[in-house]
Amino acid sequence: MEHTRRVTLSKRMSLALRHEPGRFGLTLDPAGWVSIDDFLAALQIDRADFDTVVALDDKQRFAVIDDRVRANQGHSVTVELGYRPAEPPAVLFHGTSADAVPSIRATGLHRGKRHHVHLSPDEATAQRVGSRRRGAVAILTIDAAAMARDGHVFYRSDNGVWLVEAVPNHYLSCSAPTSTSMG
Ligand code: HQG
Repeated sequence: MEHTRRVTLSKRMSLALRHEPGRFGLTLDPAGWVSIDDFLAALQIDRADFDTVVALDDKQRFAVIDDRVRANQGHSVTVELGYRPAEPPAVLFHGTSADAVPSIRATGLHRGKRHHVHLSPDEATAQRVGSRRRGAVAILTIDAAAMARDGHVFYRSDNGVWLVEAVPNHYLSCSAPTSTSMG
């Protein structure tokens, strides 16, 4: 399958599994799973294309177990993914738009519509996440060790994204030389 088509399909699958299952006539179970047969029928995709997207997805966004599929992370609908708290590395990163930095500096990182703030294990990944935004990218460094010490609970999704409820501003600093200074 051609790359562009794979990305389009991956986005539709993410929409159905994370944000708007109802729009496709689907109901996720409490842990976010749906039957693959129902999913294929609802999205009108064939099994071979589905398998290709699941296997080749650049972020391993989808989990398949037996005859069911779910998104590994990124939901806005209520699901209990069952992740257990995990000890984070000493620092984590967050890529965002440089324009957002003054607001983040004032109020910290918020989860918005998602269940958690998403953090990256390395700067290259954060750079990719931030590049989804318009304009210059800012990379924030998060003192995850201090947060964990202070009682903030971290989770790691099956595809390696670090998740936390919120990041108060005093754990943040700006590390990218090309991005807006955090002062
Ligand atoms: C920003 C993609 C101003 C935050 C990626 C981000 C990731 C603030 C945006 C995953 C703010 C939320 C998540 C504040 C947070 N003031 N802006 N106080 N606090 N923000 O998409 O982290 O392809 O919900 O910086 O790779 O960008 O979907 O979060 O820019 O892993 O699998 O508010 O989505 O993965 O945007 O991305 P998002 P995100 P997938």
